[in-house]
Amino acid sequence: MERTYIMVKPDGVERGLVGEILKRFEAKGYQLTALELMHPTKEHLEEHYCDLKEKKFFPGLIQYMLSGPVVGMVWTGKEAVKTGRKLLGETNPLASLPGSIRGDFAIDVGRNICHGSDTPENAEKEIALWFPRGVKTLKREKGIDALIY
Ligand code: YYY
Ligand code: MG
Repeated sequence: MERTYIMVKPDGVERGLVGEILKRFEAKGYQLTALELMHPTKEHLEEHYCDLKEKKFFPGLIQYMLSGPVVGMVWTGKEAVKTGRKLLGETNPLASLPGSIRGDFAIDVGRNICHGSDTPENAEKEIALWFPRGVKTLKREKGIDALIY
């Protein structure tokens, strides 16, 4: 089953949008697999965004990501990566349709509330970076999550 790494960025945490974002992934039918409030270091964030280090906005992005705690989560389910990004909306909130998280709650690309992995391969890399102790996938049985050993 596919997994994706979703993160509520500092502005999303500050604005009290963690519950709203959780609610949308739960309502869609994805399974919550890991969840943690974290205070990442500069080095950790530079690793997370290493593909963007040559971009002009990179220093500002890292500074913004360091401005407060983030909430990292892993969601599991069919096409979790692609559909997760649909739930988030476009990178630029002004290009995001109402109904998406960024479309409903943001107007600035530099304050776009949430992160979502862009490919299944990057999702696994990000899950390993943010949850280095590993995450356990729970098997859903009769509506109750049961641990798989
Ligand atoms: O995957 P996604 O978050 O939608 O966009 P990326 O192209 O990976 O960029 C990561 C992050 O960088 C984006 O969410 C906001 C910020 N950013 C920016 O501040 N200015 C840009 N022109 C592009 C991206
Ligand atoms: Mg990205």
